[in-house]
Amino acid sequence: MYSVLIIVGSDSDLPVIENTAKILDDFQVKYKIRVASAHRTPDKVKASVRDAEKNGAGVIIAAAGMAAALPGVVAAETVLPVIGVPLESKAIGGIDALLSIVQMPKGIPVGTVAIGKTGAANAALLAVRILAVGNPGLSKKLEAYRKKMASSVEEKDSRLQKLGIKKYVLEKQ
Ligand code: RP5
Repeated sequence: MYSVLIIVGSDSDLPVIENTAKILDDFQVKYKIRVASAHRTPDKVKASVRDAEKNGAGVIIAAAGMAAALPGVVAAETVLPVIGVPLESKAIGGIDALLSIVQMPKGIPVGTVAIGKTGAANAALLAVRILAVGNPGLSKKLEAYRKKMASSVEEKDSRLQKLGIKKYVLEKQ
């Protein structure tokens, strides 16, 4: 059994999607990660979605670059919520994948996050938020995560007040 299926179009996507896996690990959310391409292995995409449904997954995160059909194809296969992560391509920098993923036709929604590493991290956090509905333990972990994030901003501001901008930037480099 697992709560999140992460599906990537290629193993070349894995270094970015490590950011998704790390956050799910931090929240102790079980996931399965698979390489399956909407274009190269369409049957494997379908089989992976069926496996996620059978194993009680509550969310699917699908990440792909270039002509990124994967999140849309996954959403067409299931009624589970699907989060799409557009990945950077060398030629166009991820705008290609962003537009492919975000421009879904009415009726088959994909929740689209930012391009690349930021999106990969936010996909995990959004998945945790979805799973936290009706799960007080997970909600508490999300609150703690937000508090930690806010304290880190406070610490940075205190440091800036102490050092001034020139020293702060120099030390950050
Ligand atoms: C997409 O094409 C994949 O998600 C990947 O981002 C991109 C390039 O794939 P590879 O040629 O590196 O396998 O389907």
